[in-house]
Amino acid sequence: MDVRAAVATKAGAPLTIETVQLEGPRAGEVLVEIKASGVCHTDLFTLSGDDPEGLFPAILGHEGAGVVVEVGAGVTTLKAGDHVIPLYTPECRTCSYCLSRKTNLCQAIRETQGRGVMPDGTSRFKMGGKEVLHYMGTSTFSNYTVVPEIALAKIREDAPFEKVCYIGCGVTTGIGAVINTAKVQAGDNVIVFGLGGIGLNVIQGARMVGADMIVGVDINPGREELARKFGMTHFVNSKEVEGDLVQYLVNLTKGGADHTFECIGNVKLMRQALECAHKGWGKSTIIGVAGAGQEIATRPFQLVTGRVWQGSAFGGARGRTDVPKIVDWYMEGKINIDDLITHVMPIDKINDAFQLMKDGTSIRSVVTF
Ligand code: NAD
Ligand code: DAO
Ligand code: ZN
Repeated sequence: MDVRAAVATKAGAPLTIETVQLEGPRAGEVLVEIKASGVCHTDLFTLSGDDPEGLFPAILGHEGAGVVVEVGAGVTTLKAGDHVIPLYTPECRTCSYCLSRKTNLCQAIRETQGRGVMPDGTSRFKMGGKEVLHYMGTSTFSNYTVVPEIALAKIREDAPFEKVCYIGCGVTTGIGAVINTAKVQAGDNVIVFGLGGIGLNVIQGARMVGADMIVGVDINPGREELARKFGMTHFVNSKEVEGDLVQYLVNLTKGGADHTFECIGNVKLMRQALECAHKGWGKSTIIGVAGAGQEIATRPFQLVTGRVWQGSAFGGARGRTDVPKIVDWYMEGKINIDDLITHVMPIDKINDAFQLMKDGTSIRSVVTF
């Protein structure tokens, strides 16, 4: 079938809206009509060329929501008409990683997903007779996409697509990192570096679990008001701090934070986030994705003296199990998504969404089809 998609032809170039040919679902696959998709910093990162796994030409987008149109042979858990959120971290429930119960990093289709193809090694997208690659197994910047069954969370039908698409990445990544990965406890002090689409969800997660001080660090003063609405108790504009930021934050939290989160993707800030965690027990969780070839550094004594450095992917969430629950939280008013979706636009304007993100004007833009 012909579909309308925003195609990333090469690194650094704007996306172009194209008519692309999409083959129907093969065994174990599902054809989904995408109704809405968030535009995340990671899409920008890949488009910029900084992503070591970035491949072109490809159809980006990994934060979508839509409706099942058709299922391929052997698909048993979904049917036409089901409402779904595609998962860039699948949940097969049978691989050794899923069965370990120690991680959400299902490996069932990891290798082919990383190569931009479906589990059988081929792409369903073609343009002018040439293959166009999938992205993160989701490719939600297209009005129709094909996704493996194990990479789709079935959600309730009364949930609005243009809001709950954000649960496909940012919401789950931020709240999940607090609850699943860091396991922040009531009364803990928390420092969040970066108050964008991920960091603000870390803040709302920290408030949900009853954190005490919730310190937000950003260079954009425009983020303060919204972050306070989401539960931030103290704002630090790091550009205005005289002297050492780490010492400033250690003093502010009276010895360091129980938990810190890096939500930017900057290796210098990852170090600062570790070093302002409390001596003896502070845990620092890296969420931001750094550019190709970058490395983190600290003095090993920071770890010898009890700080823990860890990372979190998709908030440690098992998508098919956890995403429908987070949709319920939204529908029950337990989490706020509406105030984070600052811009909604048709897919034709998707390059504007990238520009708003670069300018620091948007938190989340959502494109609709
Ligand atoms: P964003 O652009 O919306 O937010 C980044 C924030 O960091 C902005 O508010 C910006 O002002 C602030 N910032 C930039 N430089 C800073 C500095 N030097 N000091 C302090 N603040 C600074 O981005 P986002 O969508 O929130 O994504 C954040 C990161 O998380 C990205 O690296 C993204 O790729 C990554 N990410 C990771 C996962 C995961 O599963 N681990 C999932 C999604 C996104
Ligand atoms: O290696 O098993 C694996 C999966 C790696 C994917 C992790 C994705 C999280 C970081 C990318 C940001 C996604 C928007
Ligand atoms: Zn698995």
